[in-house]
Amino acid sequence: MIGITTVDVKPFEGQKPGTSGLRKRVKEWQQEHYTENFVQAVLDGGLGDKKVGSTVVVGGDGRFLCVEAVNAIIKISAANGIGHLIVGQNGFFSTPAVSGIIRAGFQGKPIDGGIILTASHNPGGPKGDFGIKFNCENGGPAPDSVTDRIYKIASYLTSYRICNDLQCNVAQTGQYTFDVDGFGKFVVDVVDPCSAYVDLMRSIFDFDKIKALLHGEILGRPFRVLLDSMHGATGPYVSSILADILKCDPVDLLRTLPKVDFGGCHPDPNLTYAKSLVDQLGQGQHDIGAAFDGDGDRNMILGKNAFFVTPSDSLAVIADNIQCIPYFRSKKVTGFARSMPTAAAVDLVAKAKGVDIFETPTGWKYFGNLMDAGRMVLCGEESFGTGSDHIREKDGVWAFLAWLQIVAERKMGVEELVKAHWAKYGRNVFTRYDYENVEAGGANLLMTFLEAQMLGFKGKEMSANGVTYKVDTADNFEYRDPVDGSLTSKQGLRIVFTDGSRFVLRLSGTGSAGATIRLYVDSYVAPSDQSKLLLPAQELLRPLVLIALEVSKMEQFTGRREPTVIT
Ligand code: G16
Repeated sequence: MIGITTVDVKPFEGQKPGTSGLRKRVKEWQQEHYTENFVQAVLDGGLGDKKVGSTVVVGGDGRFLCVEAVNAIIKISAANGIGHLIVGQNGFFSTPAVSGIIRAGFQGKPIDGGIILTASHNPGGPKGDFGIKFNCENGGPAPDSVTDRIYKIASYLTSYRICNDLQCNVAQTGQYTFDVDGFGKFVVDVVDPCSAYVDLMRSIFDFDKIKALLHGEILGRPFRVLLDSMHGATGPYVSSILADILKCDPVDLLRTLPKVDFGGCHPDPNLTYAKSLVDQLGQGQHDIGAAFDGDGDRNMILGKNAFFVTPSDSLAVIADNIQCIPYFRSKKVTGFARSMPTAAAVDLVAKAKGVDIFETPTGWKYFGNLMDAGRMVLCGEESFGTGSDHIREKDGVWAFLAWLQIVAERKMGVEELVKAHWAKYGRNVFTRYDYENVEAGGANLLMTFLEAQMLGFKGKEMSANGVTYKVDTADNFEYRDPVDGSLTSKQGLRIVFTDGSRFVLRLSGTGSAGATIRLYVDSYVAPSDQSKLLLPAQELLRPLVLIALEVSKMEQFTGRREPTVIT
């Protein structure tokens, strides 16, 4: 019989989940009782009345502190009467894999939620970030109502419960059973983190057709891939699907070994942090490339010669070709969705197909209700997130396989597909400027200053580089969830011009120190506007960017002349 200890604690300040879970510097998590407190709050706030006897999935992206946190979660779960944990071997799971397992259930038994250990695309290692987030029984990130409850509990917590003597060998798959004082049987199943996810992908895509594409049977020449897992969670899934099943050459699968510090890299798949992939693709030896983030939910798609596909375009191309993916052939495509800062390319596809389109706040959690209600099946965000209702998280490997499937069906390369899309629908040119780690006071002032001025913007003309735009509307985006009626406000300052061009400013909710300001700019070029259709995005959007920087007084408030990252 394993005993339970109640540990008296004082609550910590600031255990408030952001866009997707609580993300903090490793040092903060290493304070005595910090992790245990938050885990107790997650179990109480996330599972509520269902806590005793519940079944929960646990795992993370392999970053520094994951194994320690998994062991703490096992001991605290036992002491809280959780009945059954499904834990990835070595505490490892990608975020999409956890979502998939929650939805599929385990050996016929429903699962009540999941705890994912990740700070996603933030760097790892002792000096990096760690994070914990809770996913609900639908497999999706907890909505605001649940994270608010977790935060409230964390803020008042006076003790947590733990089975200090319980030892579970998470390095070895198998079933472990314990007898916990007062609760009785507590079961931990340590499972292979890949197999269920690989089976799910096999059920969605036509692997034989993709294999035929890769090995030259469709285009009359091999279609060569180059993938960068950035030492994050996709590595084992990529090795299993792309190398073992689809027989890609392992030399084309880069950084597939998960590392606690991501090998020192910043595991964010964008043009800045995945530059080595961009450079290698630029040599013209490969036909498609992709990079994935730390926990495997983000993706960046590139074509031959490093042709960059913006996430907004990637979503729109997948939407337009949705019937190429076997999974969608047998289901009703009811609608698509995108986050507000994402350029509206997919809206045009929705209109052409006569299906609904939804514009949500930033954060995958806002898509869940729409999917659960059957109102949309495919969605994406400019922050390199693309996914469908097969799970309730964005899914990097899924997005890459979707592209391969579309290429195999349409028999066209990546750049050809995107340019054909622009010729049909026009081009929603997009760029994002990130000002990372700026001083929080200055960032907040910038937002307050801009919002106060916006009241007088309507009808005002703004010019830069000889181009003038007239403001149509200016607001702080708010979203009324069409399914449950909940209202989410203050989701980003939008200045929209009469020609539909716009810029948006919002503060990131995923950073761990200081503040990150994101400036999103987009504009539409009609298919008939041949002179502009193929121009570089930065050239097309320059006047709008200059206007946004001037109006927001970016340099004055942040002291930054240049952004950290341009996408
Ligand atoms: C998380 C959410 C995404 C969201 C992104 C934006 O991504 O899951 O839905 O788009 O944050 O973050 P920010 O608030 O920094 O703009 P991830 O990949 O970090 O889990």
